[in-house]
Amino acid sequence: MTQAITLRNFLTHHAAPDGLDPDLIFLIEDIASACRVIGNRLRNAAFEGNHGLAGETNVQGEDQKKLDVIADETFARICGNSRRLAALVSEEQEDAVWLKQPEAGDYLLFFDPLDGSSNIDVNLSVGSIFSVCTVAAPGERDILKPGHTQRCAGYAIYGPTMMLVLSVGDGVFGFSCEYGTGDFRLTHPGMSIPEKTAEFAINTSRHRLWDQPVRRYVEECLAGETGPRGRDFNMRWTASMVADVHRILIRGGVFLYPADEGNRAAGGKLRLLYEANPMAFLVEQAGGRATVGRTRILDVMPENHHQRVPVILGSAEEVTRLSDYHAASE
Ligand code: AHM
Ligand code: MG
Repeated sequence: MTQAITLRNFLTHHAAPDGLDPDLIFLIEDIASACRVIGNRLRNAAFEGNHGLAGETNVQGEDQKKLDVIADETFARICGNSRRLAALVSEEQEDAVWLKQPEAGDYLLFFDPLDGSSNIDVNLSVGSIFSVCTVAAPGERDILKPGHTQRCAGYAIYGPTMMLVLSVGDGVFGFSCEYGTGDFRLTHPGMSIPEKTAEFAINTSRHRLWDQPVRRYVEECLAGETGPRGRDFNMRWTASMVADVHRILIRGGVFLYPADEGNRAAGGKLRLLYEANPMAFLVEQAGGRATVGRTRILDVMPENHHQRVPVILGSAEEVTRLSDYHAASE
């Protein structure tokens, strides 16, 4: 049996050539603790009466599950004490929560506390997604930062194994939670997305709503060996972005939640700051690409912190092909 190094050891000695700011290490450790607690609450949800709806709607007008609320409170409670954390910005909260007078170099934590929560009651994988940016100047309360300014991004996946996958800008590393000690230990160093793939992920029930470039792409994949792509494609869709992105980080693939007739007025389905940016950061760090169609997700300048965007990410060759199809249709 291998004795993989702990998250703390990795962050302290291996994560960045010049070392990481100790306060960022503390913050990432707090995020890991919050995820560990959320994972345990998920595991015991049936015994604690925590399945089902909380009876409230969130800022997006969506029904909140009890576990959405618990996960949001857990992030705030555990991460809220970090000395250099200036603000918490949650998908579940209407406004950013400022914790201190921001100083240059302080951190901003963006998070979707429980993503894919429609999967909870059917006992499939869900996750938490997070992103850390810095305050540029003393007193600055700007939370609308493009994704390329992220200092760290990652997710926890609550699946058969609880894992934490993160990047601090020097590759992508996966840590499995060891049963018994609760330690996150490095089991997936240097995660990378193969450039080529024959697997795509999209909610095909929205086929009638798609724009021409997405329709063309999927139809060509479905045509298989005798079609223009000359090979058979597989399709997977879990309705849990964390699970779909995790699969792509492990074995490649392309994930699409495009703008379509049904969601165009809202800008798309997935949130830029809590879902698209952190996942795009990870995907690029793993050698893949992430766009809203043609534009790189990490270059989108946010206009509000609950903004939604189209998302196309994964294996570089397929994302480039989709970008070309979008360009050709303009
Ligand atoms: P949520 O934040 O309300 O859970 O919504 C985000 C989820 C993603 O995890 C997933 O990719 C997508 O919504 C699934 O959408 P659909 O139900 O349309 O397939
Ligand atoms: Mg979500």
